[in-house]
Amino acid sequence: MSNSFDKSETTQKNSIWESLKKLRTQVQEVFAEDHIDTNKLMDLEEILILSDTGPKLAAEITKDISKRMKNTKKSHGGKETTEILKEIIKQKLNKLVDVDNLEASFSEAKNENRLVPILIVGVNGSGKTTTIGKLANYFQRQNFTVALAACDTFRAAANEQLIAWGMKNSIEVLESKVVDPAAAAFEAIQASKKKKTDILLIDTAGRLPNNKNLIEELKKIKRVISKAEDRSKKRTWIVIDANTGQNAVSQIEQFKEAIDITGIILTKFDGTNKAGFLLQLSEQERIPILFVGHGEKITDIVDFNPEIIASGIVGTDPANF
Ligand SMILES: Nc1nc2c(ncn2[C@@H]2O[C@H](COP(=O)(O)OP(=O)(O)O)[C@@H](O)[C@H]2O)c(=O)[nH]1
Ligand SMILES: [Mg+2]
Repeated sequence: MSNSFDKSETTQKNSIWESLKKLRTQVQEVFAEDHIDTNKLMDLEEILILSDTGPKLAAEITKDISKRMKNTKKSHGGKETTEILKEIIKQKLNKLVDVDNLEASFSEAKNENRLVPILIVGVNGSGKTTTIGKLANYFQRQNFTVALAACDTFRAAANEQLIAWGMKNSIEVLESKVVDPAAAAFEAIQASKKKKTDILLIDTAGRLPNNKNLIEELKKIKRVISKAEDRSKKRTWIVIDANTGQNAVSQIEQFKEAIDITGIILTKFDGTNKAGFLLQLSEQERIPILFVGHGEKITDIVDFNPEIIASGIVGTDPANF
């Protein structure tokens, strides 16, 4: 999906760039040499491990750098090595890019008068409700009409938080008097279809993927969605706190096993120093990362962009910006 409607791509680049500052400074320190030797690559390996790349993958990456250095006749200075590392990171992250064009797919649904329900799941405090607030703004800027479904019926304060995001977006928040989240989702879907809303973002209570009862509850919501809008592609997006680091990989895996996850949204990228877990994720996951949240403001969300992240890690200017 293109972010071209945003007032400044540079602002977005800057915020992701800023998020990666700590890791970048460390990488740049290693590569600030005219000759990169094995010792320097070992330093890099350690930095990668500390950023949650995982020891096995970190070793593979430094080995790959060595190999690529040997394959080129060029000098092996910091500048060349930086480019090699950037290329390796980009190649890995590219595997996590969505092959689907969300905007086109949503437009098609709109033309066919189909509602796009999107189920948002994740553990407590990962940023689900905040992300929904940001996505509502994002999709509205692409001229889709959006409504929010309050299906976190667990906490009394949950609805208030969602209603606040609804107000910020000047859109409707569909609440239900029933306690059963699946029934609440059903009502919200019916109401949205009646109003010909384009996209319905369904907020849910946080839960751990190993909690059987709560996962059953999600499955029930999914069944309700399927029945109510059987022609639409099923979209279940997991919201992951980027500070979770490498545990995020197993968290996603567990959720995926329990319910079919179709997209990942990273949040709190602004505070993370564990960005290396993305590299691990790229080795294990084939679920695309759709968006990256990087702050608490409504516009603090960007498309997942490997070029910007790779540049932010190694400290070169991203191409095409
Ligand atoms: N810094 C930062 N904070 C975030 C981000 N996304 C969410 N938060 C904060 O994380 C906390 C939990 O968010 P919330 O949306 O309530 O999580 P939920 O329990 O998954 O619905 C709140 O204080 C949010 O303001 C983000 O991208 N960056
Ligand atoms: Mg919430």
